[in-house]
Amino acid sequence: MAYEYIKVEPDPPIATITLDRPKVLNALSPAVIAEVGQALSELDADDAVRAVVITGGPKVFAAGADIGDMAERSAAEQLNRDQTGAWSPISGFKKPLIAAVNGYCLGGGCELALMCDVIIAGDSARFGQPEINLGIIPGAGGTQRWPRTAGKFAAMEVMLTGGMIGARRAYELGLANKVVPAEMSVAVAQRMARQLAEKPPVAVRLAKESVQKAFETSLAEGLAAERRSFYFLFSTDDQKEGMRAFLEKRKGVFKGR
Ligand code: DAK
Repeated sequence: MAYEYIKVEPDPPIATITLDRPKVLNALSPAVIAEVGQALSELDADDAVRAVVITGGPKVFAAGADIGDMAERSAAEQLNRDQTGAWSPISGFKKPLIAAVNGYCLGGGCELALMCDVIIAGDSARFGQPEINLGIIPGAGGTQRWPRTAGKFAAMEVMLTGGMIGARRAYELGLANKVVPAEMSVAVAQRMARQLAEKPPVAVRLAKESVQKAFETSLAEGLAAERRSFYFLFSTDDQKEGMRAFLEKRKGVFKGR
């Protein structure tokens, strides 16, 4: 499918999505989010793709939702647009999703990064939730995912001040897995995506699902779900292949069954 605001580069077993609205710092209009959602839905359904990198390119990740689009909307209009549904192919993506973040990563852009499974930060990255300065609060999960990721006090600081934190502080807070030179972030993310793409896909999917559960359920429910997935994996060919390959001292080849 042809896209106007993003570039999608499949390079099986990975694919890279690049936000491409540089004139407005990759502001996430509804059309951009719809394109990202469409691309991710297609990549989720494509067995040849096992991990995806999302980036805004070398200069900026995304400066948030498109303020021009929101400025004059009424509460009812906002409610009726089902924006949350538009973001669900991102938060519900089943394969590993790696963000390569350079420059501004603000508002909805930061919330998009927080929906990913791994964040590779270029040293130019600046994370923040400046919505407070616009008279609103984050609406795509920022108030919930920040404290679960970086703790209450860092979350309060960015939410209430609207200020930004740099790549190094983000790393110290657990908001980024690595800090690398900005020009390397996409390549580093793609390398990691390729590593993950070699792992058994069903186990990868259930590992992702289980970790996500930790944010949504009680410990007892999360442990029960983990156990169910653990036992289920013994019904896959990939579990047999993985354990045999270990015992035979060779590298396992996984088929996703
Ligand atoms: N929207 C629209 N245009 C934007 C933009 C944005 N978020 N950010 C930047 N631009 C545009 C600027 O208007 C400017 O356009 P021209 O004037 O050239 O036409 C161009 O990008 C370059 O920006 P600046 O000239 O401002 O560049 P600077 O380097 O001076 O400053 C900046 C960069 C990032 C500090 C500044 O642009 C800035 O503060 N931008 C706004 C950041 C912001 O407030 N972001 C939060 C937006 S609210 C929801 C889902 C998501 C959301 C809500 C609900 N649901 C599912 C319910 C998300 C909300 C938000 O993200």
